[in-house]
Amino acid sequence: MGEVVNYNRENEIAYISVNSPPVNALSLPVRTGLQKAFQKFSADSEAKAAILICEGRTWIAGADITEFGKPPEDPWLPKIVEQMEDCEKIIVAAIHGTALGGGFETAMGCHYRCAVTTAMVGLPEVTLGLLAGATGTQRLPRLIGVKAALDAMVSGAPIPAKVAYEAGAIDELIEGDLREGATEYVKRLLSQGAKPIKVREIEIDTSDIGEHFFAEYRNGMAKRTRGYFAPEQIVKCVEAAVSLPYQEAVKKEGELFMECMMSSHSVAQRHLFFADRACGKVLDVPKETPLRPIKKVAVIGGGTMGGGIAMNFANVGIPVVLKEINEAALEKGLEIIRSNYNATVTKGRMSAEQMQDRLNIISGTIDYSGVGDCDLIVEAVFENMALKKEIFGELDKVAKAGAILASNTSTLDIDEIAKATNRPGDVIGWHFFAPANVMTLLEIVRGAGTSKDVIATSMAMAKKIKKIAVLVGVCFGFVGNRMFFPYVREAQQMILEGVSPERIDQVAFDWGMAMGPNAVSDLSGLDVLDKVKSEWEDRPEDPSLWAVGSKLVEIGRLGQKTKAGIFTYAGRTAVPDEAVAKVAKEEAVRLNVKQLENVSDEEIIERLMYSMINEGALILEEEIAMRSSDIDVVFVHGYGMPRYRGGPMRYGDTVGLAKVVEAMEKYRARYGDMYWTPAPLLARLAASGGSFSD
Ligand code: T1G
Repeated sequence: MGEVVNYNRENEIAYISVNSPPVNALSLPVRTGLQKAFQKFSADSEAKAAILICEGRTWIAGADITEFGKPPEDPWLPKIVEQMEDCEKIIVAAIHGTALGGGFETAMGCHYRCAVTTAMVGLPEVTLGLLAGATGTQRLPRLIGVKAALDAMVSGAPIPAKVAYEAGAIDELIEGDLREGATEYVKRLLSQGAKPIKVREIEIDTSDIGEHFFAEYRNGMAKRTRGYFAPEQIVKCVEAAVSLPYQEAVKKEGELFMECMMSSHSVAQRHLFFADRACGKVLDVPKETPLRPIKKVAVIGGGTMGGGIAMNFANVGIPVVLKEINEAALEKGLEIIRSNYNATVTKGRMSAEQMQDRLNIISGTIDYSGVGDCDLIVEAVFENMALKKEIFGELDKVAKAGAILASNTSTLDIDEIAKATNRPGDVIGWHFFAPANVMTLLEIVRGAGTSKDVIATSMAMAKKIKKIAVLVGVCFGFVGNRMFFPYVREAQQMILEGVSPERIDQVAFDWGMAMGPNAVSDLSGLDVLDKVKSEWEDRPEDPSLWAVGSKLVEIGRLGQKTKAGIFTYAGRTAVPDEAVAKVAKEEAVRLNVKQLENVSDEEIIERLMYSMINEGALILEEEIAMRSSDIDVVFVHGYGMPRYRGGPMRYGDTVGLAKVVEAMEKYRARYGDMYWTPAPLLARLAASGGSFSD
């Protein structure tokens, strides 16, 4: 059985324990070990029952994701689950930590399940573009009913043990030591003469499944699963569970599982599973780098961003002081925070008491001396280099030694800001994304002089405030915005060429983006883009760059904030506006931009996405990002790109880099070298048949 699965019997109870760090994933050795252990248990006449338990931090957390994509090797998990279930003697799962995916399927193959109250169970395969392909789609409905099972599998959300117990997926909750509690539970079962309960033999309760149930369920999930492949396959599996004999339904499940496994969606979503984890590893900052203690935080600037930033720290119990220039501005900033929290309380996602706990640790000051005792100071004033340097000059005078001085700048040069201080080692960028208390992405921008413990502390603190932090280098726009700029450029260029803004946005939306580029520009403000253009020192020599937006700003159409930008707004709904088409036509004439006929949807996507991919390749060559997967993390967490596309660089790999370059050459022939010359890295990979993920 090897050391990953151990078998030992104490009197009449056999303990089968899995010990395969870090999460007891069902790798081939674990599966083989389990198979041998259950064979031994069946043959061990002294053993009247078995407890399946795990060492380390958690019960089995699923199939071994690192094995996916390789040829599957026997023994397959569904077979092991059924081998367990067919055992004549009772097998009890003793769960702690997170019993997820194949781990929970293994537990459902046991005859009984007990768990410590802190445990979580679930079938999160959908987050990997998969489905519970080891009989999970057949067993969960038998234990907790059809709708609850669909909700659990389509959302992939973990279920607390107590909720699972009330729903019928867990039979016994254990207070205190799991092994002791499980042993007592099994002894009780044996004394009661309990027999093996085979979940597969449980009749599914269909009393609440009307004839339109599945159609209604599909409608209900449509919006939140838009574009994803796996959710529909999960519904099909549960339909089979309700309508077919078990073995036929399991066969159907296996077929649909393989379709998911082979889909580009699952390849992309599994890529992001590892990408989300890899981005936290900084290649040149050792894991054991000591962290600076952060006990109190200051935020300079109480605007929308500053207020949102302050909330992140208060949410995790870290006292925050908000600094503004005068009492009126400070009160306004504190009011932004209060109204944000009130909105959350109104939505029922936070109690009034929790809100008050947060507000109690948020204070205000209008004097720099008020931030002198803070360990981290985040400057969040508007994008103006002179102002930021003035503020950092003041902070250099008042901040305590060792305080981390962070700027929330979205584009500007951290090294330049650091020059305003005598402590460049303490200066770093913390680029939050609006709304700062909601968006999970945080770009941590390392300056040339930023010290390694400041980087390590920033990455660790980002995790503490529940952000996905991506470490990036200094350039105009860092990673996200630098790639967003060509994306917006192509969108507005196409408007000049006669393609309607609503069509461009619809094509991007249908491709999977949460919002089209023009609606996003209106949301963030066309004036913001205009300001960026004026701060962008080495911007392309191109008079038509974002010309539509600049013209609209000139005539007072700033976007959603003025109820009119590229679209007009009745509430938040973007409505096409003939006036904008007219402005575009006039600008096209002024700029001598050729009108295009019959632009295909494919061209719209190529110009939007490949311009970003090319910029991403330049970013990698300049080592502004450490990995192409870091760039993917930025876009799925900060720019509304769907996980089933894997991010821009993964999408380039999915299309094939040779095809990307071939398409770019088309546009290079039409527009010249400035924007459409393939980056050397991209050209090299395309020529050699390589990919970014290599
Ligand atoms: N396989 C391989 N490695 C895994 C893994 C897995 N299932 N889960 C985690 N790891 C690695 C992870 O890459 C990291 O490695 C380390 O463990 C710690 O993870 C047949 C087909 C369990 C809640 O989707 O949700 O079963 O970076 O940093 O924050 O139907 O990991 O240290 O080298 O995330 O404490 C279904 C995925 C699989 C669960 C722990 N299971 N894992 O979170 O630590 S598909 C899942 C998680 C399946 C069956 C189907 C989380 C966690 P490294 P971590 P954490």
